[in-house]
Amino acid sequence: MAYETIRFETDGSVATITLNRPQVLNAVSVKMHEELRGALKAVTDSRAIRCLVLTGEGRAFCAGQDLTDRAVDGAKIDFAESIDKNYNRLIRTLRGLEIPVVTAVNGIAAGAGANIALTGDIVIAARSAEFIQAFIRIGLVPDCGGTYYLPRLIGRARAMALSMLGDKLPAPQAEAWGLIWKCVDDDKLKDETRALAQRLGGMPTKAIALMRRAFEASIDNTLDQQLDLERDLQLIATKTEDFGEGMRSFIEKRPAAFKGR
Ligand code: T3D
Repeated sequence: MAYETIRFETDGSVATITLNRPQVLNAVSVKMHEELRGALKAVTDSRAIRCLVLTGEGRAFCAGQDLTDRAVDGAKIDFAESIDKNYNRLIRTLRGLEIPVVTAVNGIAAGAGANIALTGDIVIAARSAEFIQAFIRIGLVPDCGGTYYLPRLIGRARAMALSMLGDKLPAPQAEAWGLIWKCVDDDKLKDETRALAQRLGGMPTKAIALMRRAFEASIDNTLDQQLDLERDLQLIATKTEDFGEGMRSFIEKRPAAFKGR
């Protein structure tokens, strides 16, 4: 399928979606939302894809909503519908994928773009990248799960100040605060992302998806609830082919060949 606003590429078990409107810092248009839905459906439908990378073309990861779509006559836009149908659906789809999601933040990530970036299971950023909760600059509140993830990841004080001030958070600071996994030199981002994604693409995919469910639930669960959940998820994991292979490879003292089943 031909795309206008994104690139969708697969390489073995890894799919890469590149937001591709660099002239507007990959701002998200209605067309981009449509194309993202199409690409994510292809990812969901594929049995071969076992890791998704989301990144941006040019000097930005994504500058959030395309504001030129909004400037003409904001009053006539059904924002609730737009957020439900586009942004919330995107975040829910990304968080619901049964494969790991790596966001490779190649540059500026602003507004919805910042919070889409933070949706990755593993967030790796170029050292020059910046995260901006830009919403307040135009009189909006953070969306795309920002008000959920930010206080949980970096605490209320930092979440509030970042969102209220709309200041830039450089990637090294984001790493130091635990907002992202790590930043790497700009010229190493592509290679590091590829190596990471290929590694994840060869891992026990179902266990990774179950693990995500456990971590998501742990945010609100008590220890007792979490212990029960871990037991239930472990039961599911023990029934996968990959668990059998993991055990055999251990006994036979050879590397495991996981299939994601
Ligand atoms: O509406 C709803 O459905 C509600 C949901 C909202 C979700 C949201 O994401 S709201 C937040 C939207 N995003 C922003 O407010 C960020 C807007 N952009 C900026 O503040 C700045 O561009 C940046 C701080 C991100 C980067 O600044 P800088 O100086 O590095 O670049 P620039 O010169 O501002 O941008 C380069 C070009 O991209 C420029 O176009 P030009 O002048 O070269 O023709 C600029 O207009 C364009 N651009 C940047 N961001 C957007 C954009 N065009 C449309 N929409 C954008 N979001």
